[in-house]
Amino acid sequence: MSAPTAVITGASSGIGAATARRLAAAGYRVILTARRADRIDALAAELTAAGQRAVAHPLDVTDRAAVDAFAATLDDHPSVDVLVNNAGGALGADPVATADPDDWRTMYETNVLGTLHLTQALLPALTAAGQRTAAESGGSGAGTVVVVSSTAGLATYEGGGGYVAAKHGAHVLAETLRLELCGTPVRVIEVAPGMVKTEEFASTRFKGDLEKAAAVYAGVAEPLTADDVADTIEWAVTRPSHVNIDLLVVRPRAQASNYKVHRES
Ligand code: 8X3
Repeated sequence: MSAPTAVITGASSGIGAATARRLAAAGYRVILTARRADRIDALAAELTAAGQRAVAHPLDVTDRAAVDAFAATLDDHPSVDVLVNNAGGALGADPVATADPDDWRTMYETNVLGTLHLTQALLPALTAAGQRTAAESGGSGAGTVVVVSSTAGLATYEGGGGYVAAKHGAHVLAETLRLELCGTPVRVIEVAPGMVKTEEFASTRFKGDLEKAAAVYAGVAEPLTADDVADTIEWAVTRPSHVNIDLLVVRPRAQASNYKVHRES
């Protein structure tokens, strides 16, 4: 039985890097993709030095030709067991009235079209994995598509418009794909995190304004960590292949909804 393969987008930091670490430790051969080659090269080297299997492939998920070229490089290993569509993020927190359309466009391209590109390009390899694992087990098997969306994909808030619209798009992509793949050996899992404190999410959203970024987490004793979310992703993808975790919403205990956050003063 060959080692399962997982492709992770946005693996250069945050939830993507944490997921790569977890899946590599769980025995997956991980293929790390992100735009920043230096970061994924370093992570691949770290995992390899720890005796795990990891390779890095620089990739911009919004570049369809690059995604197709990446998929072609997998021809030597034509079966991909898990695709974690994690690349994405927020840009800006302006009201609809004054938001920058370029921010909205970028968020749609990364969060939705990036997921679409990877999913389309790897679907044959994910289907092959489902068929291979079914044959190996003599029963059920599955390729797994994970969409890392957000609680912003389920409800909106003031100033969230562009990000919320994009994450609703990612949510709908996952819901639609699950319907369309029903009856094939590919399952679709959506993980929707709430408040996660990573090194880059809020600072990217506020374009380097670290004061605004810090205010997001002000007084919240224990926001989720990237590893908390990676833990849920690992759990979901390692369920038996006949089990589909459709949607997993994960928030810190201090956050009961997008609006209701307990802050200690
Ligand atoms: C992050 C959750 O509340 O910042 O995906 O939109 S939120």
